Amino acid sequence: MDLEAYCAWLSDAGLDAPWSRSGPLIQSKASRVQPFLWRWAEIEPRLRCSPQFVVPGRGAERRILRLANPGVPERTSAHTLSGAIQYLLPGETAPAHRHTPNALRFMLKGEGAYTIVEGDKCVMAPGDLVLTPSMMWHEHGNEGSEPVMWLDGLDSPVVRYLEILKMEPREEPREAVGSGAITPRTIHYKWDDAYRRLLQQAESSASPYDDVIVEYRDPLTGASVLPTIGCYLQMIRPGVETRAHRQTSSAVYQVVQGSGSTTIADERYDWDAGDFFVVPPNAPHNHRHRGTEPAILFSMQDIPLLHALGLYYESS
Ligand code: GTQ
Ligand code: FE2
Repeated sequence: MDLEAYCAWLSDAGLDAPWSRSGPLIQSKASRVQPFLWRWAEIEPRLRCSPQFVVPGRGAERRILRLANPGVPERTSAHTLSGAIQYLLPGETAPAHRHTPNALRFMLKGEGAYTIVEGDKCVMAPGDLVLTPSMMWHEHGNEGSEPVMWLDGLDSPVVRYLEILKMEPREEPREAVGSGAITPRTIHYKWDDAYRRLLQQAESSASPYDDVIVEYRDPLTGASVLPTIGCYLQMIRPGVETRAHRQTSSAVYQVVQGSGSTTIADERYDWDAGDFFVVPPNAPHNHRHRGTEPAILFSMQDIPLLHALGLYYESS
């Protein structure tokens, strides 16, 4: 029996001999996630046109535009993170549902938007962060007089990879009751509180890699906001250029205020308020302030997931 016949015989039994092919058994593989910058000046006009094509509740679930990473289009914004901008006109609602992916919303513009999470109505002002952990019922609406926009962040690429992606629309209308019970976790982080914490942090210490940075954490347990995703608010102060480092995690940033540049793997991305950008795993990156006012960045990062797997490494 020659090798070819032997391999065919293995195959008959559902076996494979990887050593019969050349190359190492476990090969290094570079990330396909690309550094990418999405400009608000390009997003906003396209978002404002979207109601002509899609109406939530009428044929469509939600009116969103996804941040599509050209390196991993099937995974969305990064290989682990899905970012989208959701847009609702005054009076519109997005139907109730739940799903296995964990999700978060970071409010961008407009007053009067709300999300109901398991019966708790959260009115979202710009800069507010609201969580919808795995399998919690949620629905959205806009009770204001202007369009509202927010960033959706989901770990759906991870859940999809785990082959347990499930999404259930709610068939029966349920009464929206304030549960009255002690909420298992904080789901609404208000902008004023987060911003105050950031300013307090600026008084005490800064990171050489991120300048002034705070992580949103569960006030009861200290846990990251979601098991897979951590959220951060950071300030790059005038005149600051941070040191470069690399992390095995990846990040999607939203520029809340100000201007700056992030150099990712030797390419410089100049950002302004409203822009989004992604830092792929293991890509060296640093931030530099531009302009006069402090720059403020919100980010979602898959650091908790990597920690849970024992795979978080950081180096400079
Ligand atoms: O609004 O609950 O961007 O379920 C993707 C999936 C938003 C949402 C997204 C979702 C939602
Ligand atoms: Fe959802």
